[in-house]
Amino acid sequence: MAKLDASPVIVALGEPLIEFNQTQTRDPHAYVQGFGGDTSNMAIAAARLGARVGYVTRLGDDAFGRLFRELWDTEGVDASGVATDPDAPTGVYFVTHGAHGHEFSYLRAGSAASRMRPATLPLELIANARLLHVSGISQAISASACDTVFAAMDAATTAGAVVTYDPNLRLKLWPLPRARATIIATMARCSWCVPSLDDARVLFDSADPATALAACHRAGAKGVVLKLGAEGCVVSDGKRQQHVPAHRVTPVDATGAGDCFDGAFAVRLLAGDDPFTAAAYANVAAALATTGFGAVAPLPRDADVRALLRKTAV
Ligand code: KDG
Repeated sequence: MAKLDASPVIVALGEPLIEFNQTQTRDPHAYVQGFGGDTSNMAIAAARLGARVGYVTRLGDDAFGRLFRELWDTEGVDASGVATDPDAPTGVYFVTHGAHGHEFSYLRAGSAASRMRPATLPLELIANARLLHVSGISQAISASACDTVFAAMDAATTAGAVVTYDPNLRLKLWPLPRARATIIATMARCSWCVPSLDDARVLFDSADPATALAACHRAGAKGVVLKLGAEGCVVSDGKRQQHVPAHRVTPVDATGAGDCFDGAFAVRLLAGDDPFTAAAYANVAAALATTGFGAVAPLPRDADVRALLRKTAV
């Protein structure tokens, strides 16, 4: 099917969450309001990096839902696929920072996004895109949201689009046996699976990147990018594997860095980069995303990423 000119080339589907991020000042009760939700972060990252992006979800008919609409408007993310649910709220999460890094606490059960269902999917928006991005969080929030993810993947695949999938394992949202079964089944249906090594370690009971990569391919993923945090990533297109080193920065808050990677990788793949070059760019974008607080505020622009790539080029 021919893709329409003005429609988004990248569409992400999932749950946006209002973020309250604990400030690291002396007052442990002070929180800064921001925005999160892995797939919304990915969509905004991709938009900031220059792609035409659309988002699919449901919001509550509340102040937080309206804040998201304003945010996507400001960021140039097409929200024509976003529905308003009169009977359920927009989800919220808190980030607290402790000795073991950041921790999420959710207020999202029964949220508007968890009431997504296949019958209300904006199929045309998805079919007109060149890439669909979904995640394990999009699947974990409810059975109907999980069905919606599968229906969206089917629509994108039928239309010939690339499907990227970040398992984003959140054991606060679903038990490991169900998460593992669903995530492994979903790997078989995506073009690129982009898990973190932390998630792969739990899913496949191994801390070894080579084992995790092989397990993703065995599950049916055609391409795999295993995100190693400060160590960069390992990329496999099914024929060739390569470690792509990270860009070193002084991190402040890693929230959303993986989502930024996903957005940057998607943008560069669609721009025609090979996956190894796309991952090198995405590493730099993700590193920049850790240099500020919150999931969205520090997401970089293409010029920021290119400036750093130039600086580090030998
Ligand atoms: O990757 C960052 C996300 O985890 C954060 O924005 C919140 O999407 C989120 C979630 O559901 O945990």
